[in-house]
Formats: sequence, C-alpha cells, structure tokens
Amino acid sequence: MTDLTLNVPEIHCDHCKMSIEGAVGALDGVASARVDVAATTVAVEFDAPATAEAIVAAIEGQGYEVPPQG
Ligand SMILES: [Cu+2]
Repeated sequence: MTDLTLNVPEIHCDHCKMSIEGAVGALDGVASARVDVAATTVAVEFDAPATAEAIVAAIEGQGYEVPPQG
C-alpha cells in the first residue's frame, strides 16, 4: 500500500471534498481518499493498478489544479 498526500490549494469547502473524494475513491486500486479542507490536502492510500499520475489526473478532472508537489 502506498500513501500519497497531495496539496491542492484550490480546495476550499465541503463540495470540493465530496468531488475529489468521489473521483479519487472511484479509481481502481484506491483504498481510501480523504480531503482535509482546512489543510487543502488529499491523502490517498492505494495499490496497483492505481498510480500517483492517475490520482492527480482524477483531481484535475474535477477542475482543480494540482501544482508541482514538494
Ligand atoms: Cu469547494
């Protein structure tokens, strides 16, 4: 299991939380997806076939920019 935490600055409310958790959680291989609205982070636990790239793409697909991390 891989833990990935992404900072997504455009997260600002429970709608963002529901949209992102729904999209990321629907990916095959994702065990859990949790958005912290106050911290603007998305914490994901996943295994193959999910990838970090697919998770970022799912977030971007909901309309949120995922800036370079780190
Ligand atoms: Cu929002």
